[in-house]
Amino acid sequence: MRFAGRMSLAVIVALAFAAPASAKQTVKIGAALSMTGPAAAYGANQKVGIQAAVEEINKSGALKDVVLEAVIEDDASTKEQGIAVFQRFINKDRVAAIIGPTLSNTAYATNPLAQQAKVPVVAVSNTAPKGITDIGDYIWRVSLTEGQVIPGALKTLQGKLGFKKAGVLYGNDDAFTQAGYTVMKSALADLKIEVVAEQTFAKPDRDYNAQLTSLLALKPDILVVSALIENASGIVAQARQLGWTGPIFGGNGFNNPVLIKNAGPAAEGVYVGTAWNRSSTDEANTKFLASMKARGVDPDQFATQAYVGVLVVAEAIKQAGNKGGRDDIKAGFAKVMSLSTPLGKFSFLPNRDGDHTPAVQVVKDGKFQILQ
Ligand code: 1QQ
Repeated sequence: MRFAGRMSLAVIVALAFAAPASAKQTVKIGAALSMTGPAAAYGANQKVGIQAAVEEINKSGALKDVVLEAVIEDDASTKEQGIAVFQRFINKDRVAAIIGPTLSNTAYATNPLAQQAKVPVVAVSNTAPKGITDIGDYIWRVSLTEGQVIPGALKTLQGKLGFKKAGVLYGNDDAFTQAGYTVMKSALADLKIEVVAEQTFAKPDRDYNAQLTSLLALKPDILVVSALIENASGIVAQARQLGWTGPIFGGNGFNNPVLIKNAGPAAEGVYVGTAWNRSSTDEANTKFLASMKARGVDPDQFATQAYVGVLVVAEAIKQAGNKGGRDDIKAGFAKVMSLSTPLGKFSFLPNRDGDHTPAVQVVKDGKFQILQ
C-alpha cells in the first residue's frame, strides 16, 4: 500500500510536468508571395512585414496559447506557380489561413481553390476592384482597391496642379494594370479631364519610346500610368529622357522604392495614391515605424499591408475565442472592427473588402513623401 501510494505520487508529479495545463497550439498561416518574377520587388517587402508581425504577436502573448507560424512560399508572379503553392498550403501544410498571392492576376486563378476548400484568404496587395472578394465568402481583403484610392487621389492632385489634359499609358496583359486603367479612365471622365490619347505596353516590354513620343506630341498636362514596378520605372526614366518635366501619376504598381532606385532623379514629381500614410502620427503607426527601424527595415506600403494582414488574422483568432481553425478565423474576420493598425483604423466592408483612409504621395528629394 505504502509503495503504491508513493508510485501514484510520482506519477502525479510526472504528469504535472509532462502536460502543462495550457498546451500551445500552433496556427499556420501560408503566405504566397512573389519572390521571383515581375512582382518580386513587392514580395520582398511583404515577406519582411509578415515575419515582423508574426514575431511581435507571438512575443506579446496576445493570443494566449496560440502561436502563429508563417509558411512563406514563392508564387513566382505566375498563376501556375500560385496554384501549386495554394494546393500545397491547403492539402499538405494544412494552413489555417492564406495571405496573398501578391498579384491580382494570380489571385483570380488561386482563390477559387481556397474558396472551394473553405480556407480563408486575406489579400494584402490585390487592388483590382472586381473579381477578388467576389470569388466567395472565404476571400477577404486588407488592400484598398484602385477604385478606393485613384479617384480621390486624382481629385486632390487636380485641385493642386490644375491639369486639364491627360495622356494615358497602361499594361494590357495583366489583370491589375487593366483594372487600374479602367478606374483611371472613369475617374478622369468624372473630373472632366480630357484624355488626349491612350497607349499600351506588355510586361516583357522595356522600350516605351514610341508610345511616349506619340502621347507627348499631343501636349498633355499629366501622364497617367497603370504599370507594375519594372515597367513603371522604365516608363518614368524614358519619359524624362524625352524631355517630359510634368507630373506623372501612377497606380498602385508605383508604390515601391524600386521606382526611385531604378529611375533615380527621373522619379521626382511622380505622384501615387497610397493605402499607407507613412507620416501618420497615430500610435499604431509610430510603434510600427519604431519596430521596423529596430529591425533595420525601411518599410513601404506593401510591407505595411502584409504586416496588417497578419494583425487581422490574429484579431480574427482573438475574436473567435483564441481558436485558430479555418472556420474560426473566417468567422472572426466578420468581427474585426476599427482595429488599430499602421494603416489607420481598419474594418471590413460588407463585401469583405478593406476600409480605411488612403493618402497621396509624391517622390521628392529621392523619397516618397505624403502630400499634405
Ligand atoms: C495587384 C497590385 C500590384 C501592383 C501589386 C502587387 O496591386 O496586382 O493587384
